[in-house]
Amino acid sequence: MAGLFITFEGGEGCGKSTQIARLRGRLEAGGHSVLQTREPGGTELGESIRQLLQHDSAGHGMVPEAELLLFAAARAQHVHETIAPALADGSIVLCDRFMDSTTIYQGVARAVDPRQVDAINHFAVGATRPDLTILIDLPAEMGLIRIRQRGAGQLDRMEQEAIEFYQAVRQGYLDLAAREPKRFVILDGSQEVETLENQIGALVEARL
Ligand code: Z5A
Repeated sequence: MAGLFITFEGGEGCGKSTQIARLRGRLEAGGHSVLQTREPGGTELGESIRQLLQHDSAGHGMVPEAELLLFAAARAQHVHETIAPALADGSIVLCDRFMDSTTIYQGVARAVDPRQVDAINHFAVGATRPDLTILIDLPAEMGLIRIRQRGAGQLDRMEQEAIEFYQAVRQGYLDLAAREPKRFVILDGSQEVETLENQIGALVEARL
């Protein structure tokens, strides 16, 4: 039996991690087998690439093309080693970011040629595509306030861009969701945590 592949997308601090943990709890309580994972990451190789992309001093000055290929390399390993096998076993896979993050962060905010981004995305994931993508939409300013409060001043490489970068990310996601209305559901990330949790729970129940 094939499982269900659900991805969560949105700008910094929109509440993806919080909601994924809650949804996982709900689904497991209902007897479902769930794999919770994230990008970049989800494998030993992917976590090492994450370190390089976000924290390692070797990443300073990284060109957008190198950044794109590193995210794609981590994703290819993640799909083959972790996501596809879990789906083949019938699990529900909850993934914090997936290929849409590359479409938006590298293809829109970093302005890498979107045709190249699409080709590399497709090469990395093959036929493994999300069944449902939950976009948690939040004004960039609100998300950045949240992560600055959470991080007590410690921001990684991807969290140190100008506000225009995160505004482009937000608009890019809204445009992408409008182009793919069957796969995307947009939720208002400024709502209370519990309100969002109930909306997501109802959405996923309806898909099961
Ligand atoms: N990136 C890329 O460029 N290309 C790619 O292909 C991929 C990624 C895959 C990964 O960052 C970075 O890599 C990301 C995109 C880029 N970068 N940027 N910039 P990450 O994995 O370290 O972080 P993130 O994905 O951006 O998530 P986050 O910042 O950890 O936020 P979140 O998971 O969406 O939110 P949260 O941790 O659940 O909540 C943030 C805070 O807000 C926390 O203190 C919560 O308690 C609070 N919160 C959550 N929900 C609420 C509500 N509803 N109300 C009030 N407060 C809330």
